[in-house]
Amino acid sequence: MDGAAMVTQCGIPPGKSFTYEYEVNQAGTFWLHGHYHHQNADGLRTPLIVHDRKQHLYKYDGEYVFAFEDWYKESFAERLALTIDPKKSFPPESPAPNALINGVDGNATKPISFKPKRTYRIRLINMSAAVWFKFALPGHQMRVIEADGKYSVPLEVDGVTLGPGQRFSVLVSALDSASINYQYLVEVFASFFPRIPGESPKYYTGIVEYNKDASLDIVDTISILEAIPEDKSFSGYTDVELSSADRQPAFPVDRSIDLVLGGAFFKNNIPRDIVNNITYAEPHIPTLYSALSLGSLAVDKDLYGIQSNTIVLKHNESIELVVYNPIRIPHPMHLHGHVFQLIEYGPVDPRMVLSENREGFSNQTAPIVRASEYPMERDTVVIPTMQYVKLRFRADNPGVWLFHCHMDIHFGMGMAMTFVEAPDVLQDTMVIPDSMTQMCVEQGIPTTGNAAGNPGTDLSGLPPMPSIVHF
Ligand SMILES: [Cu+2]
Repeated sequence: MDGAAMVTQCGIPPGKSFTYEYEVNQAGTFWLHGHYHHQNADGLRTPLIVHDRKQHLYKYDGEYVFAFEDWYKESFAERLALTIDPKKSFPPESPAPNALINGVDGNATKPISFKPKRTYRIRLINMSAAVWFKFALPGHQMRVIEADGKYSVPLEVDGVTLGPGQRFSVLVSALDSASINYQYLVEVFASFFPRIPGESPKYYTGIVEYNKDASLDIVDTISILEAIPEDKSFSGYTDVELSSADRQPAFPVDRSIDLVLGGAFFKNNIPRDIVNNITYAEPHIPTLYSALSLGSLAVDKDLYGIQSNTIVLKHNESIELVVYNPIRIPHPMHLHGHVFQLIEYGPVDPRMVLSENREGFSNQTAPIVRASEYPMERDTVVIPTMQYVKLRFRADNPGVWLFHCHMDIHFGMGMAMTFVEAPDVLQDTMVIPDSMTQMCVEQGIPTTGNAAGNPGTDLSGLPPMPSIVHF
């Protein structure tokens, strides 16, 4: 029921419906979005808040949700066409977006109201296709208590930075008096838009209202937002400062996997994004159906198609991913089906970095930063430029799970890979509902066999692996 098209299901055909049924076993701040091509980037997305049936770990009197989106004049398809047009300069000139907050112009939000001495939970969701957001509430104490559906030990901050796909909850203590109203501040920015005053970054303000008649405390928006740590790498304040509230120590490592993010030019000068030199392309049948129908061959990663970039994991293996980002853009990498522990950040080996990217970074080697005793867990992590991040998780959720950049343009250009986790256990335990398989049948998509839709090891019909012309 994960919903990723051609990974765990066929997409819902136009004009049809499908009912997702799943056990809700994790309270927190989520969002849901179309996972087929550029649906998310064009706005098919909405917050999904799961309340705890029991008392929340942290007490609060009220809550607000801030869902941030990027808003462009062009459709995603138009922006993508510009990006991959070999006749245009690369990277292309692209206008910076405006921000939406809860679906309206970021400067036209309704005031949120605070009562004195109460505590509020503010849930922040970056649903954008490509950009980072900052949030601050001057004059108030703010503590991070949740990241991506996992509680943290409260951490006091001046503000937070969220990459695409990321969520935070902060607890905010209202002031003792209702005599003044305050501003909340939002910034939208990204590393790949040139800094142009008024264009990028853009700043937005809204009102925290204690009392309709009170005066507004006007602050210096730009200086407050620019003081929130973001560092050169756009990683936000370091995730490793957070500690997981469930006090799970770092997992031991059974298997360590290196993943190198990058970009490359393929035939006809087409730019694509890559993980370990492979650019993702959909198989001809959803990978989950291959895992369920290939029997003992399901442990052979090649049968999922070279371009699905599959790694097969054993049941309950403890995995460490070392994700290297030797290029100039930070990547918010999202893992389906799991949260991972954030173990360590550090610099990439300069030899991994293309010479044209080294300039300006050679003297700024990032420090090695290690997690606290109880590493924070989350499902989306920004891999800063010229750095690596070590992540750990236990393969205790049999299934087929994408790991991909949550900047839609990078996902669309192939920065994605597939974990096929415990296919043996899957084959013994999983039954796909007929209503789900029917969606494939209606679209002429096979539901048995390897990535080509053939039985056994015959991959004929799959396009050949495209080769990299230059980096
Ligand atoms: Cu990316």
